[in-house]
Amino acid sequence: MRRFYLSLVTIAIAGLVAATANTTFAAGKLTLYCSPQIEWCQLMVKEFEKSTGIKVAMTRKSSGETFAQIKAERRNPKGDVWWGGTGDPHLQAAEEGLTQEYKSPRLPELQDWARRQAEQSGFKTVGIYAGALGVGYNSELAAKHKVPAPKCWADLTKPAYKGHVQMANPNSSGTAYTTLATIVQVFGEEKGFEFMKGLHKNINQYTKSGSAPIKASARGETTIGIVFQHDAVTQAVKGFPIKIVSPCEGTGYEIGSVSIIKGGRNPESAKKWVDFALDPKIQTMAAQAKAYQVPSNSKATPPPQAPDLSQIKLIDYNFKKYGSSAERRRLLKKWDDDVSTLPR
Ligand code: S7P
Repeated sequence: MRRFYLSLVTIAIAGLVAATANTTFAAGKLTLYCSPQIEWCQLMVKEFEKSTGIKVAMTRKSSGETFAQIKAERRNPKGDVWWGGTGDPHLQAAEEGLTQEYKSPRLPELQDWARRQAEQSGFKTVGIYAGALGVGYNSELAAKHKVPAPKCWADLTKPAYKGHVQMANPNSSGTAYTTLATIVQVFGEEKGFEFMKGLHKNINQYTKSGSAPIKASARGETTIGIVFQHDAVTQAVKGFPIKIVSPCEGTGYEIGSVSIIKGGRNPESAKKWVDFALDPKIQTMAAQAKAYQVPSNSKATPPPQAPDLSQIKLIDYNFKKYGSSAERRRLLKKWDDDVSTLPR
């Protein structure tokens, strides 16, 4: 009889231990969809795991691709949080009810542009960094091919640049969608699409990822890449002969954002990630991954190599309009139908 009671107690204790372990495990997980450069994603995961004990499963995909994945998974969400990537598709996700409202206690510490992103979305997303769009080129390759240094967007449609320009596909890439929306805002819709058609003739390849063109330029595979200026800085810091141009007509910019995915399995871990991502100490660490965006927390130290946004002729980018679901879908369809199908 004693032995019987002893076994019962042992089973009960084992059950309790297993249940506790399970609870800890379930509360200690996070599935992260990450859109900035992989080195920064990996650094963030390492630091988050170290500071919270929460285990992160991370996949890196471009902004447009991540948006499409979250939308496809909307009935059975597999991700918990989407960190980084351009703000427009984050705004679209908010509008389409794919992401969850959350007000981080860090909100009062943020720059106005980051808080505006939150207010505009009903607090379903928030800004984590900013970066200006621009043009990067390989000065050695340009000299070798006698290609003049571009100064303006309009230069890029000239015959001298035929086969020398690379950009990403705006459907998959947030960088390229920012380019399309910037061009439409700089030139107006009609002239903007004429520009995109002229540019198309000079494009050697549309890549999936937004930073791929400047990596290719660094390797000597294309002379020019249309990219975020901080991504060109990364290649220059690595020692490649990359020069950066802020187009003379003015240029657009991104507000890189973070959003909690609605219906995700680990909402508490997701909130902890957002608070962590807005922490000034964590934002200041970005430079360790050679990520040179401007941080959104006013207490964070911007990397000295980050392009100085106050010295760049920035347009008054209309995030409300170009981050809206209808406008993003309309512009991408028009680019697919009128530009991407043309011969080069
Ligand atoms: O590389 C950093 C960065 O430019 O990448 C993000 C971007 O969304 C990812 O690339 P895609 O253009 O392929 O979407 C930017 O938010 C970020 O600054």
